[in-house]
Amino acid sequence: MSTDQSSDIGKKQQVVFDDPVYVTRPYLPPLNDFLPYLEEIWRERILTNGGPFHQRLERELCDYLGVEHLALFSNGTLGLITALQALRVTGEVITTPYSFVATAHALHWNGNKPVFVDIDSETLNIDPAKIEAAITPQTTAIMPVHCYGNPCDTEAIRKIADNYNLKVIYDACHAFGVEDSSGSILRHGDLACMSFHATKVFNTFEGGAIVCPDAKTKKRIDQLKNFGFVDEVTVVAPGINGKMSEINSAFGLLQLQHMGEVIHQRQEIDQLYRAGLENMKSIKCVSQIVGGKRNYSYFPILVDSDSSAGRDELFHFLKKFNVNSRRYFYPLISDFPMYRGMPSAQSDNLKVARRISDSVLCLPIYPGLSRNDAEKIVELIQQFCNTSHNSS
Ligand code: T4K
Repeated sequence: MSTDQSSDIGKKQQVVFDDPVYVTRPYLPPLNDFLPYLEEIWRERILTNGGPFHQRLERELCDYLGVEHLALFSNGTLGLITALQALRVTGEVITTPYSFVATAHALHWNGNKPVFVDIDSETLNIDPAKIEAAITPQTTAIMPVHCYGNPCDTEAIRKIADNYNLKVIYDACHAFGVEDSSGSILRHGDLACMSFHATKVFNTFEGGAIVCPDAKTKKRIDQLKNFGFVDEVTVVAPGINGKMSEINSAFGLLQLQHMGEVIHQRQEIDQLYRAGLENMKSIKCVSQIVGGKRNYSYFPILVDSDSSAGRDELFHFLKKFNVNSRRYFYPLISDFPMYRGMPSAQSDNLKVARRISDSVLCLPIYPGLSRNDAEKIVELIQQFCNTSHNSS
């Protein structure tokens, strides 16, 4: 479809959104409910360094998520970097090109070489069948991503890791509260890292956490996130400052009380989109996992690129109506300048990831997006599909 045709579509439809709609908006509890937490911080004057709110949030998150040990972080990226440090990961690490750039950047910051492996066309997660071919004598770990909160094939990945004596660190930044048929998916791997960024299902403004298998590992990670200190005068490792502050921790405690409602509202939008889009010829909703518990963190669709109007045209069309969808994850990480020269970044190696990255669009989904607005977004997509179909 030409740009002219695309603007014709815009003219036929009244502008339906006076205010911009974003791909996501953070959930915020009533401000008044946060004031008592702030008053306590002001009274006690403990602002950071593992204070009482930090300790409470770690405990309450363990209960909520159904895990035993967890270390809070100031953001998900520092969690990933520290997880690699904690397991003393060196050399090459097998990972996916289809993720937010922080996944590979964490490897880069740790001095590891990311080795990209293609993804599965249904789950959009790393394809376990292609991992073995990428293993070399320098490979020490695998860093898969539970993309959009869809669980990886954890069993297949575990078998490969066991056979080749590799560590597994899950980037579980999208996977807050997700469960498979046997419990939290955060229990898989040697470590799993979460993000509590403003754009995530559970947010602490900025924040993150590492789920640890035992108290000893958590202790080491707690030291690493506090410069490597074990006591006032002893530093055992070149740690970093990855601590979550008391304000963020207190906000997390309040936020946690609202998670049932937050996830329920996301689920309603997810169902509405699926019902509205399922019969549209050039649109495919990314499959949902069967069994377990989802968190509805993103709503990715794949736009058929064979038609004359593809993903980018739909992205710009929606923007004209004040609807800001996002192309998560385009470009592929392997296309960014610091990675694209690597042999594993070459297109032939990543055919599925490239096809998905060229056709994916994430639609707005967040608590507070009204049913009415979500219906209007479906209507706009319908209108786009009808017009582009007629004109092709
Ligand atoms: N691994 C994975 C798989 C990840 O997805 C991420 C983060 C990480 C690791 C690293 O975790 P952190 O270190 O970030 O904890 C956003 C987020 O910044 C990033 O956290 C997230 N993934 C990524 C998928 O998305 P941008 O550049 O797209 O964000 P931005 O600022 O464009 O926000 C998107 C929309 O959200 C805005 O259009 C409006 C809305 N928004 C955003 C913010 C920040 C708000 O309404 N309020 C806000 O405060 O990266």
